[in-house]
Amino acid sequence: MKKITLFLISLCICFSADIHAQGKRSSIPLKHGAHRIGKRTDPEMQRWREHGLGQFIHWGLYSIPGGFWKGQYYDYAAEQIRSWDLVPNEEYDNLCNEFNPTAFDARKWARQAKEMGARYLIFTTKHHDGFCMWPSKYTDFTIANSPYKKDIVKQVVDAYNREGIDVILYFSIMDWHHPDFRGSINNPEDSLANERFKQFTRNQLLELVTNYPTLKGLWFDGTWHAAWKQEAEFADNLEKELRILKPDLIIGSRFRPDDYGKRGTDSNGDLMGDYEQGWERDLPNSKEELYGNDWDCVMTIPENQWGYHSEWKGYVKTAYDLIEMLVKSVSMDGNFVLNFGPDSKGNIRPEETRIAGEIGKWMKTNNEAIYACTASELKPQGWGYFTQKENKLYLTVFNRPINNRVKFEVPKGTIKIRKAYLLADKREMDIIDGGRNKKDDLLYQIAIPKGFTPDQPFVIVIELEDNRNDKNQYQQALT
Ligand code: H79
Repeated sequence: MKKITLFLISLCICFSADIHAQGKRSSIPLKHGAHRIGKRTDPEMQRWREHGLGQFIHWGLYSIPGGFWKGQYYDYAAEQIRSWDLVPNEEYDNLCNEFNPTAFDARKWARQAKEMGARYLIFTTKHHDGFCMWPSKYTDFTIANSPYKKDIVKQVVDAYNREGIDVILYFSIMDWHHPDFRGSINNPEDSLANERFKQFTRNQLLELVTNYPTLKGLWFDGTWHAAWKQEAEFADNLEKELRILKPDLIIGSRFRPDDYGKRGTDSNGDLMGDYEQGWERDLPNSKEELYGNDWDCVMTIPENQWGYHSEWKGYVKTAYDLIEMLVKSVSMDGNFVLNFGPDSKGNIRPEETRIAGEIGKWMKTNNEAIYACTASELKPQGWGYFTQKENKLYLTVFNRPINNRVKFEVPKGTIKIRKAYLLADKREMDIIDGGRNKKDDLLYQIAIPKGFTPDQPFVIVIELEDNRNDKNQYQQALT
């Protein structure tokens, strides 16, 4: 009797645990939800994950007005000036007849990006204004019909690839120029126009993936309008078509809506796409906000200017601010992508060039703490951020403690320290035993040499002993 009761009790426990697990996973049946739970594990995605630093470039017709229309200052993001009441659409679209960037030299941009340490580029092929920087067969509103004529996307892709930099193409679904674009569908005519527009979108995306076969991925924008949110099936089929053309294509989470018009994550909370694209001009504060997804942060130098604005107002981030964002991103398993907005002649503005130089100088000394690094399990401390690679921990110090000692805690029985040194000059540093806390974690302090006064944040490397029990697992982690 007892045995039967016990058996029934344990059956109940198992059964309810199962229900609970299912309830937690997915409760809403979706035809067009996430395709995969968890991260991609293929080499292309791993390569993307290891980039650490990227560059974004916003370039298009909007660089001609540069945030001014007939002398009036546009107080929003310069790349969106076409949507300003003061700007007649036709006049804006006629800028196509003026676009002639005589100073444009893709190799120069690519060399600068390489010097900065960028490992990938996101380039605007078509922003919301609808102007195509490549000679698309499916519209006349392209670079081919400007005085410049030549394919800009091709030059950019080739030049960056030559420098070993991967290229991801930005594409706005929303298109303010195309006569068939509809933000919402309100009558049968809208519906017909929307069908034509969907085919146009499909044609353009297949065209991009075919024309530029070395591209690594697509970065989608302008997918929040009501008409697109109803296109779960179309978007899902299109994504599948794109992946047939290029199976390892990397697509962010901002492309498809699910069956219920939910974007980014589907109605069950699972990420749609290969990485989280939501961190635009924003950074997470802790790993808990990331739900274990891949992600990158795209960031502007001024507050909110992506395209060229000739007069930046408000706070302009410094190289120090941006390096901190970069390290913070990598310390939480993300990439950091910094935006540049070249002017209408194709020049990168001096402020951006200076910042690229300062970041590049920092990266030259410290990129070991960035490329292919992951988050560390150690508890964050006020002086800066931990990153980690193989048997090395990197401590990037932004706030130098007044006593010149960098503190951290090692949970009991986890890692053993072999030595510590400055990444800048390999100088070995004293490790001071700081005792134990109440939980028996080991406390350490690393002494910063007094004479060491760099003008940029610096990195302390902590080499670890291989003290894990499972050697195989450790070897796998190294390879
Ligand atoms: O290209 C740059 C910007 O021009 C573009 N994205 C970056 C990379 C951009 N377009 N619009 N926006 C950024 C801001 C849009 C905000 C909103 Fe919304 C769209 C507000 C309402 C609709 C976000 C999405 C908040 C609600 C839905």
